[in-house]
Amino acid sequence: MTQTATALMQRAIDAAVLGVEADPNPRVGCVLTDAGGEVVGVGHHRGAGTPHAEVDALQQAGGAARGGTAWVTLEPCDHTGRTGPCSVALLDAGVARVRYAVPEPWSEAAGGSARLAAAGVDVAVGPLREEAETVNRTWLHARRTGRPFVTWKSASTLDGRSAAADGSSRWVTGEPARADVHALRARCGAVLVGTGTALADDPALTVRDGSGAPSARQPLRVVVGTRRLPADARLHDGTAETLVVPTHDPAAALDAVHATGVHHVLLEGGPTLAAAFLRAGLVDEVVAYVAPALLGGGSPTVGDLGGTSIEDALRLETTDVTVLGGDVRITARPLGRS
Ligand code: AOF
Ligand code: ZN
Repeated sequence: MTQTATALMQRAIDAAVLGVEADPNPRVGCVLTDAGGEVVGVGHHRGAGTPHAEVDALQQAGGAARGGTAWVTLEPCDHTGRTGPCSVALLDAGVARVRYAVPEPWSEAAGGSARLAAAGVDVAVGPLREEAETVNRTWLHARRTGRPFVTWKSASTLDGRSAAADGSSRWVTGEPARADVHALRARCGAVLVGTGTALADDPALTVRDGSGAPSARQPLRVVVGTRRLPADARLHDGTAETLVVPTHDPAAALDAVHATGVHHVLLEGGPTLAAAFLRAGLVDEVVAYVAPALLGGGSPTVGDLGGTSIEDALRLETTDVTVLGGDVRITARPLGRS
């Protein structure tokens, strides 16, 4: 029995999320049906430099895609980047119809639907746009706004302290929460701290597995600020690339990181840097790891935000609450942001 348009696009989305969420490439899925409406190929993109979803599906379908339909979660690209244009691959395969959930936001890769339509293919925006947008929300944000999506991560006690009065902070949260931070880092293109945190904590900022070994793919490590780091700082250990941005301006720092091709930044800095990003309106999402402990003193997760009254509080909307071991992870978005 042939499936509905919505069911076929849902299958393409299900295929897309089989890919790893890792900057810089989006997660894309493609389902191919033959002229009779039967599924003849299901493909997805497996990361930068590998075939795009359309090509992956075409490899399965072979000649069976001729006269059929491609259901793609993102408009087929029309550019030669690390791989060739998918618009041409679909034309060569003789696909008669294309339905895509999200238009290509990047001008350099856009034009796929226009090329296909010009060649006589029946092309239209398909169903489930909102669902398909969710799969690549950080990537789409960066492509549309020209600046990376910023996730601010904090780890604190119940009373909002990220370090004790003597500066000690290892460890506020337990092992499951720390492992989750590594998974979060692995999804991002860069991890960003200020020189204050770099000097105080000498962090490695790498993605490590359960045994402590660094993973093969590492996000860019970014240090923002004008103070010099010692030559033997862990950020200079060569485990991952490190970019030093000598500025105190969050927007300028993000520009420098975006210029390296990063779409999703994890802000892991101390209270001063966090406050600077929040005051500049440059935090898109907060991931707060909260441990059931009380310090009563020490360093807050965030510094002065400029308000003095309860009306001045920066309000967030909670999107997820997850228990990790004995700790709680709260994900929230500043109100008014998508
Ligand atoms: C993907 N996977 O399945 C599709 C993409 O660097 P390249 O050559 O792989 O091109 C990446 C761009 O191609 C990407 O930013 C997006 O605009 C477009 N479509 N990308 O990684 C895919 N269909
Ligand atoms: Zn493509």
